[in-house]
Amino acid sequence: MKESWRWYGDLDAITLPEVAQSGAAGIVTALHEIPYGEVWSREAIARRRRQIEAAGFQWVVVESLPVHERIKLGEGDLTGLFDNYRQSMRNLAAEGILVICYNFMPLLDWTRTDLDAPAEGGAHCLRFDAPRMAAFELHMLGRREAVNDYPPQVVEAAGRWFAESSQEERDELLDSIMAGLPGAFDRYTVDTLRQALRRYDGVDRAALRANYKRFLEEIIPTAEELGMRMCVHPDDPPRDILGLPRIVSSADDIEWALNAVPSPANGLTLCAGSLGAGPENDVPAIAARFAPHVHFTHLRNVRHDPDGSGSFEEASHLNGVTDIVAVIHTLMAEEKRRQAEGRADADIPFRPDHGHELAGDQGRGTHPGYPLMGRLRGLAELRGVIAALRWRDARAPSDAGA
Ligand code: DNO
Repeated sequence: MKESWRWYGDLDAITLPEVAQSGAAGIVTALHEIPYGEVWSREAIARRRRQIEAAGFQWVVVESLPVHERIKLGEGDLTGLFDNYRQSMRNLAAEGILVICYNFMPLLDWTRTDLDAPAEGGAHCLRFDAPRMAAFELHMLGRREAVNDYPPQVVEAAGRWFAESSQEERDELLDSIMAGLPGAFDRYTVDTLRQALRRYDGVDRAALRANYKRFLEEIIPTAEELGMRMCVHPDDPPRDILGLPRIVSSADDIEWALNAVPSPANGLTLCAGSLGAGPENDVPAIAARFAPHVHFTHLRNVRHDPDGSGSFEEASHLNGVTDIVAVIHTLMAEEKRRQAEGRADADIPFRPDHGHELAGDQGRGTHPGYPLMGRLRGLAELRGVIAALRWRDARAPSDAGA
């Protein structure tokens, strides 16, 4: 397992010398300053790569090379956008960066309603509160059909929250929902989000799948040629929101995506936290089923509210619903399988995904979910699991992967 750390480049309040103290040698990053759809020039990639290497790291994964909204919508002539995407891939490959993470979520990326919910011991965590999300959809956006997307008690609680909330709390809710969009671009306001949603009228699950398949058909042959690994990130949360279809939410969806264009270059980012946010997803089983296609993994955990509302919050890395030890065990067995095949890229890069805001993190202005201490803690815990599994494997190798 290759330890890595997500770093937002010059937009990150955490410096590379600080990251160096984590002990991770890999950096996961993107050229967040380049607008979606434009080419990442070889020079800009090389500059970032040199900056990372000068600090003693290797740039191991691109997260993300974003897919332009028009590709997701299947809108207009997409030739230029596909050409640009492929050109960025070529430029990355020329700089030796071969693993690319991306997502196919319409409009929003990961979505939460609270960025500083209370967690154990006075820490703070990210939370998805179904009543607040419903309040946003029903009462702020005015999307009446959303009553059908939530259980009745959630719709009621949403009404109560909205009636009692101040303008400041509503603004904060909007900001939290927008916080998942990476990079330095404008977030949606309620009005611009309404307009953006209108563009998706008529784009149902089947249409989005068709657009995704077309994207894969356009780029996977280039990835094969370049020896690259594309790895789709699952939807977070893994369910439709804002009435938009989400198509990488379950084991069946993953199966569909991998089969849409079967190729070693068409793979998965196994994000334990995103998948785990769906109570019906058995993450260790998903890891086992798709292990040969996992080119990158995000390790973290969640905890569901027991009331069946769909609310959840981010738990510390080993302390939630998902058996992360089982996931790591499976991925380590997969690495052995790859080593036996003589693959040079047998090691799977992982990063401690998200973390609680712990002492010293609060007020530092780091990206939501990406504080220094919380992720250091996460990495240390995951590293301990890996060390223990290695120890055990060295003594009882036949048991590996069992
Ligand atoms: C959340 C991240 C996602 C991920 C993108 C990949 O913390 O894991 O935002 O980077 O969905 O395209």
